[in-house]
Amino acid sequence: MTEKTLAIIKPDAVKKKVVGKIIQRIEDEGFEIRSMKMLHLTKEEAKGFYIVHKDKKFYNSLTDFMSSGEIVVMLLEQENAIAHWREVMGATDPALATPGTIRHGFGFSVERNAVHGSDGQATAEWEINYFFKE
Ligand code: DAT
Ligand code: MG
Repeated sequence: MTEKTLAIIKPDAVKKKVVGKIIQRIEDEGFEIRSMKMLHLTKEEAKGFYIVHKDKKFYNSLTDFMSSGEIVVMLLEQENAIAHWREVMGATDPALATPGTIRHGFGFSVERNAVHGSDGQATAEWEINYFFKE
């Protein structure tokens, strides 16, 4: 049984021109890219996507950042896709991420950490629906 997850290449990584390297890594890790688009979120769209964090102190800054430039949103499919993509991304804080992970390689700070990945099956379904509603 395969699983689907949502991946985002965040504005910091797009500005650094590492979109190609990140997509190459995704393919090298065996994920199927089922859908993909480049978007520039409005502040309201970023707030909607991160609504689970609405009470966190970083919510305003995070959603400013996420609406600050182009992002690349992808629907990935593979066996164990959710956990595998989180493993390839690395820890939220790039300073704590394992060498070899995307956040270790390309992240700048806990906020500007290059990529997003769903954290569970229910979240993945909700997040995929947020960007790829049919
Ligand atoms: P993850 O993206 O690893 O799932 P999360 O869901 O806890 O992490 O947080 C979502 C995003 O919010 C994260 O990618 C970056 C930002 N963030 C998390 N914790 C933060 C903090 N302490 N300060 C600033 N931004 C933070
Ligand atoms: Mg999360």
